[in-house]
Amino acid sequence: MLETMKGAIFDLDGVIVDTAKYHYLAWRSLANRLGFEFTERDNERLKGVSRMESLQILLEVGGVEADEAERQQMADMKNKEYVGYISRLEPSEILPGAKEYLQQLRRQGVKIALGSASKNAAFILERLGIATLFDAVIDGTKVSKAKPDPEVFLAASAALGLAPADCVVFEDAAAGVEAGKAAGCGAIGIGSPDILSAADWVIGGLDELVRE
Ligand code: B16
Ligand code: MG
Repeated sequence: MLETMKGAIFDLDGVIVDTAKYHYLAWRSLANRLGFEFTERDNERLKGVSRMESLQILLEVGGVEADEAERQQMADMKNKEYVGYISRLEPSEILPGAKEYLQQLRRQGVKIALGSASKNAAFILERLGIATLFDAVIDGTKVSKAKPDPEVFLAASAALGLAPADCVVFEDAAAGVEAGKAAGCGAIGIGSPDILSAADWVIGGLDELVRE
């Protein structure tokens, strides 16, 4: 599959960089302000989930009711704190092997896209100094349907000018793997085989794919 792919589509959080820890700090602050605890275990449920759906889960955890305007205000507050953290991101925080694998693919002539739910994705790639390695960036500002809907990966393969079947998706979330398969792409899971059983293949990290 990797030998024949023409396009590679990468999820961001959990594949290229661990932004989940910063999302967690910002969501926890919001929860504390609302008067309840939000644990790292609760935070697992937010991985790969859009901002407003994440807020919905958080409010359920706290048993807090909020109308549309209040939700928007809460999401803005969380994002402001989160952007503060990612403004300090450094290239050293790129996950092991990610940059080297992107460079290897470019040498091989494979087209590269980002397929992320985050509205902050372009800013994060800039901060990490790897924005120029991507031929296309499809993120939360460009698509409206959250994974496991295939929209983000269909848009990414189209932006690369390729058929989904010629692309492979790299994902750390079960919903992301599901979205990649639903789009008709190959899917490589990054993480635990138990959670990512729908993937064609599961690896521990992109460093496993880097050739010397
Ligand atoms: P934002 P991914 C996702 O990124 C994160 O995993 C998820 O926790 C976050 O809520 C979502 O982006 C939206 O992020 O608030 O920055 O728009 O895994 O799809 O790259
Ligand atoms: Mg992810």
